[in-house]
Amino acid sequence: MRDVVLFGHADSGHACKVAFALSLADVPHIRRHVDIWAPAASRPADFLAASPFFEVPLLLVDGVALVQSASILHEIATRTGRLGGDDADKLIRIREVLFWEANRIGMCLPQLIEARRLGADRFPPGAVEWLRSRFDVDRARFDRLIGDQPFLLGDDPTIADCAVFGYVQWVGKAGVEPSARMDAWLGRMRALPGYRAPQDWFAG
Ligand SMILES: N[C@@H](CCC(=O)N[C@@H](CS)C(=O)NCC(=O)O)C(=O)O
Repeated sequence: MRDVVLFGHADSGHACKVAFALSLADVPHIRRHVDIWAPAASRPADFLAASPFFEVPLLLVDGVALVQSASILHEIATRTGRLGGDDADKLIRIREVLFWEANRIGMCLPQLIEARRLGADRFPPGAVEWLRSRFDVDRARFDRLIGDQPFLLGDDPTIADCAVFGYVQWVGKAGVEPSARMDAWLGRMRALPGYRAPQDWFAG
């Protein structure tokens, strides 16, 4: 991976998870801020041309556009052989976590954060309670997955940890509590040398 450009925003857990993985995998790259709160038409022309839904993250690798954070993470791991990408058996488990995260946590926590930003009354009645009850299940499954390991799939972080960290880093902003295991894992993720705070990835 030579010429690598990541488009993102500090409020996007999807973009932060890719930034974290690039950092942990030591991939030299340029990061560019895209204002996701501004109308899509105002975003940079090269971004609009390459991102089909005008969403971040967008990763340009040697001019080729990669979108969808889980797919991008998988590309990073397999192309670099880092973060679990050097182990075919582990990649099976990693893909399972990537799909689980996208279906569960990546749907639930961003909406809870949005409900707090806009006000829960902007959501249909019962929606916030439903999202919170989903997170209760996700949190229990996180605990079951990690068990007594330091990271989700063993002793070392993989792209699965980056994926889950994307939004779990903001449990407080979502108004939900982490489990003790989740909290300890968050501390280990933030202690990794490649970690940076969201605003440091994508300064506005
Ligand atoms: N499923 C996508 C989600 C991407 C996404 O929802 N991006 C949001 C920020 S978190 C975005 O760019 N929103 C701006 C917009 O849709 O205009 C992924 O995993 O990458």
